Amino acid sequence: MARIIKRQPEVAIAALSEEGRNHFIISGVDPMKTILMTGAAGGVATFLRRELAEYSLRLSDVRVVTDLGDNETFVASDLTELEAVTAAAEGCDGIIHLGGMSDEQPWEDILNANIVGCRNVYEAARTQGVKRVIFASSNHAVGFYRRDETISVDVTTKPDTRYGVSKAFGEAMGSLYADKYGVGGLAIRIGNVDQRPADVRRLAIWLSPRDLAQLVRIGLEHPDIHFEIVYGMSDNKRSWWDNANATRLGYQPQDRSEDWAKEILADGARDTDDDAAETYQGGTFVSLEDGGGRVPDLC
Ligand code: 15L
Repeated sequence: MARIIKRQPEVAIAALSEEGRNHFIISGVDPMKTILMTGAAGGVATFLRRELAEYSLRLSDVRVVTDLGDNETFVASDLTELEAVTAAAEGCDGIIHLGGMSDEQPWEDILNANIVGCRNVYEAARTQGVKRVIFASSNHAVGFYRRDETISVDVTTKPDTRYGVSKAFGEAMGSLYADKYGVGGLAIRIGNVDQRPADVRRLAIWLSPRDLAQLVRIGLEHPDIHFEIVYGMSDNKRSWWDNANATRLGYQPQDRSEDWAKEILADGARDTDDDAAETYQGGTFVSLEDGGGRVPDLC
């Protein structure tokens, strides 16, 4: 069973005990929503934590997070252990699921962390009455679309890796748990979260931390979300995604990748000498363990 270290906000709190569970009533002020963030020791979480100060964040990871802010608590939990994830989710209003493998890995690792782990997160949400799950999907769920086509969130997934398959699975889980169990969900097909775009490909898919936070807030707060998919990108002129669904939900990105275009393109219009990586949206992920199947598509 996971141990939860709590740091309560400086407000009047009455703790009630009912059926063996603790419920906290905060009187006189609006209670901060309690949000479980999995994968809290990772890079995306580290960016996001700084942006979401209005929430009470329950951070969770197998690696300990020690630099807790006033609005943060930490609970150690392994995504592959349903009981631990369930304990971590108890009393939460929402879950931001960032945990699991963040790139291509051997099948067993993807299976355990991203498939079983994702199932456990949704199952914990269902049993604990969590209202919203924000799933960190990835552009690699659609990485085998070409860069010269613009895709909306309605396209069939075209994963470029086992990792991409696990993200398509997570999106399907969000849809299932919304339709069958009423757990509201937003899957964000994240491009690349960083302070600035790293290369030519990232000019199309870059997502600033504050724009990611805006999408997360939409997922947690928008009154009409059942299950939605959006692309996780900033205001990127060179994008190959139609993000109309995010716009419809009120998303107004604040940052533009074009501000770095001149500097990045000064080194040339390509990142690699790999034709497949340069042709497909998933970049070098499409060429990992190359089986040759896509070569006829290249022109
Ligand atoms: C991802 O999904 C990864 O988590 C991240 O590390 C980057 O590789 C990113 O995609 C990308 O496509 O740039």
